[in-house]
Amino acid sequence: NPHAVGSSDSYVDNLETDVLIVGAGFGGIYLMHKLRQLGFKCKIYEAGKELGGIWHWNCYPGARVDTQVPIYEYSIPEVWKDWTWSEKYPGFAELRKYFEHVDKVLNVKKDVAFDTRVVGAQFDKASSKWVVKTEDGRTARARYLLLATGFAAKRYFPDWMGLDKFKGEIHHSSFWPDAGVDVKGKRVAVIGTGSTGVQIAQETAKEAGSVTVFQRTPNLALPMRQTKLTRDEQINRKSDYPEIYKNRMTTFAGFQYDFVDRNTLDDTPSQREAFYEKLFANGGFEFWLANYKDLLFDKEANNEAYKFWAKKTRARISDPRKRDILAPENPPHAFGTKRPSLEQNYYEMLDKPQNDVVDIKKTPIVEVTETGIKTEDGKLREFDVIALATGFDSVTGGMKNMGLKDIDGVELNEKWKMGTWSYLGMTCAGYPNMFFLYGAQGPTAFSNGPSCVECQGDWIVDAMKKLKDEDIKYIDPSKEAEESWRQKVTELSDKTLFPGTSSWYMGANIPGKPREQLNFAGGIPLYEKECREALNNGFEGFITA
Ligand code: N01
Repeated sequence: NPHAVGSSDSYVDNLETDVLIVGAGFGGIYLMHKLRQLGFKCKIYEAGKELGGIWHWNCYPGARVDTQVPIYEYSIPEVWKDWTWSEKYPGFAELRKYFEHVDKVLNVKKDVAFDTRVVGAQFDKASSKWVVKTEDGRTARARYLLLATGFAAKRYFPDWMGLDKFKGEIHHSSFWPDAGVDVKGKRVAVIGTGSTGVQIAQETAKEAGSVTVFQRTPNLALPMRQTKLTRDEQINRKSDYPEIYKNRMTTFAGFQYDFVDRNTLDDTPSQREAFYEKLFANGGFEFWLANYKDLLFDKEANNEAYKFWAKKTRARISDPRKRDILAPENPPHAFGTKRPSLEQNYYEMLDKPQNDVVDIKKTPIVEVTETGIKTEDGKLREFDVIALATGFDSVTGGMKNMGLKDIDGVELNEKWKMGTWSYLGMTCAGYPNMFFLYGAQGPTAFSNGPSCVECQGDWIVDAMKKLKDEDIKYIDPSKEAEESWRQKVTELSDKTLFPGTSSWYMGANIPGKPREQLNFAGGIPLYEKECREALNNGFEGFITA
């Protein structure tokens, strides 16, 4: 295997290990690090060729994280103590270097089999072990199966006619060529305006002859306010890091800030304006996650935030047609119920005469031809490069795509056909000793990735320690426990404005996917409390054997 860099025993057929982890991104590496400390023998299977998960797959132009450092990194002291960044919101190349550093410090790769895609797994009752199959025909056996495959493991391609006919270059954002694409002077189309589309459009416009964005829904993007960081200022702050990491677990989304304890209409209009101005000036997600506490609960409150956002954004766009498409007077959806992107010059860039935005809600794409993109009004726009920033079968798609079967042989794909059932957003009935993180019905999309992974990872590790200490062979959640968790996830979400918006949070981006809340909308502290209670109450909700 040309990509094998783990120890040779990671690649053997009939691999036997205590713990098999799938995915070598933030989640998988964290689990392995913590479990090794407890003496568990772990191996990671990773479909890609390197560590880093999403940062291995995502190398599209402009790919960078929307959460500032040091919030967006591990709280592991050996890792942070002499690592520094060059920017507040680092790009993918620097994030990849971070994972090289993580490997140096934690010696990860020796236990990772790269280029290893899991295509089947089932728990064998007789041996109480998971039997896991890989695409190239290997079999592994493990007492525990841990899935750390992230929420964006299955890319989504709309079924437009002719996608395969295009004669120029066409790439999905998560499968961008590592060597990059030469866009100098070229006509570039970007389809999709999620976080990815905004970043690709912004970055390619620096070199392209023209950039045309195909927008179905406006991204209510917020100013990033990127800044360079010096090594000295970071080193001087290192003594604060333990406190920073402790605090991030006390906030709703695992950030360094949280919603303020005031409702929007508690303030006078001028106080509100001043508060919004401050949040906007600070940049990042503050206008979203450090806003009034009713922002995501109350329509009227939300409208106030939208009005402010639209005023600020519309002032940046001189072309009235583009202004109305990118930042309409009336909210296209409640602010923050779809993920706002962090932009640097998105609106000024699209305002330029050579660049354009096409409203594909009004005139949908009907076909990709050899030379370009045809919309319903019959217009054909010609391009040299097309970037498909059309997102993912998010949250559940990855796990449904791995050939997982329950103890009776029923596919997860089948179990989750009409909706998603899990217990605590980490376990599934019929899947003994299988744990997953950063996936369905956990804080996932409503949280900072590393915070979520550490919160869930610590729980999984503690659960496994308890199983070992108490000599319990396996745990399997009951169907009743799953049902009541699903109900909790739904009830929490129903109090918010999320269900009213068609977003991937609600499964609404994939035709035919059940519409339901896929994430735990109660915030990290409540989530952690619920999970800890189940553990401390002697595996409440689980059947033990
Ligand atoms: O995907 P998305 P993404 N016809 O699903 C459009 C994380 N992330 O890759 O909104 C026309 O958000 C779709 O339109 P609509 C982050 O959590 C983080 O951008 O459904 N258009 C939408 O505009 C993020 O939220 C970072 O109406 C179609 C776009 O394609 C998540 O990953 C960077 C269509 C898809 O947007 C996913 O982001 C990047 C169709 N048939 C990603 N189908 C950072 O931290 C879809 N679209 C920086």
